[in-house]
Amino acid sequence: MHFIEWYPRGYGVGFKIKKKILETKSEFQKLELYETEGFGKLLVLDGTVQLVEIGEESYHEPLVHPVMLAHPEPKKVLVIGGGDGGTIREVLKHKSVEKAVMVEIDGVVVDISMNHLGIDGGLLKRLLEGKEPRGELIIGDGVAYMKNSKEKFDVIIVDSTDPVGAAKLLFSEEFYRNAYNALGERGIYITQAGSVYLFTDELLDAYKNMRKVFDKVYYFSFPVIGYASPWSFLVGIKGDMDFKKVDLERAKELDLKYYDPERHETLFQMPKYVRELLEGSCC
Ligand code: AG3
Repeated sequence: MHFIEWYPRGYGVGFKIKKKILETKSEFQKLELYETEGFGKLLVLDGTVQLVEIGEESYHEPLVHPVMLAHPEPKKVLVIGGGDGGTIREVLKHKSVEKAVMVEIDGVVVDISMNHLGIDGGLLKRLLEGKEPRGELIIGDGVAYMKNSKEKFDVIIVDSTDPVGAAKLLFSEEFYRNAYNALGERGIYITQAGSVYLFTDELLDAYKNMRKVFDKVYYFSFPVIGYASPWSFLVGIKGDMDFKKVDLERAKELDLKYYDPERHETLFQMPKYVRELLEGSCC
């Protein structure tokens, strides 16, 4: 048995499967969980690979730590999405964090992750029971939450599905304006942004929209295990901050496997083709 995710243009990524653990439907999406031959469990939402257990840090580390280490003192963090718990797990590794709020729209993702996946190490359960002093988990609409929030955040992290379909809203100019307003005087925003090779138009749209709103915008990509190509991340800065520099002292506390803060500058290396696409896209 195998599972294949088909990307646009007939390109795909596949896994040999030992067994299907479950398949179900929530109000929002179809969810599947498999045991793969070589990468542990595989979580799939609406046919798209979210993570494989062995190597999931290759996504969660570059999503969380570059922005957390670029901010001089991240105390309040908002995570939108990230129902499997991997993102908030990484956020809470930072001792400066006083409060991390995670807003996930689909409670079924949280249930399955808590009961069958376990990359959160029990964190999701503690969050739901209110036993994690620095964390809060809200099952609800992150777009509305961020728009109506009176609180200001130092860091906002969007761990969503791809910039297509329902999640498209999370890549709109209006959403970015709300994110900008929800950041304090000095803040940093990051979103996963799909594949530059396979969702090129969506990525460039998101990049353009972010450039209309944030004071500075950065693109970087990272090789993520389980995804079909180098994966894109977009970072938006509010106020005075330099995303090209990270705090190497604080990085020592983190025990990282994939993202290397000592080599932070390598994040910004990209193929000429991609650099030209980004430069040519604006404004
Ligand atoms: N969220 C980002 C999923 C994007 C993957 N896209 C795809 N395979 N087409 C991952 C959730 C991990 N916390």
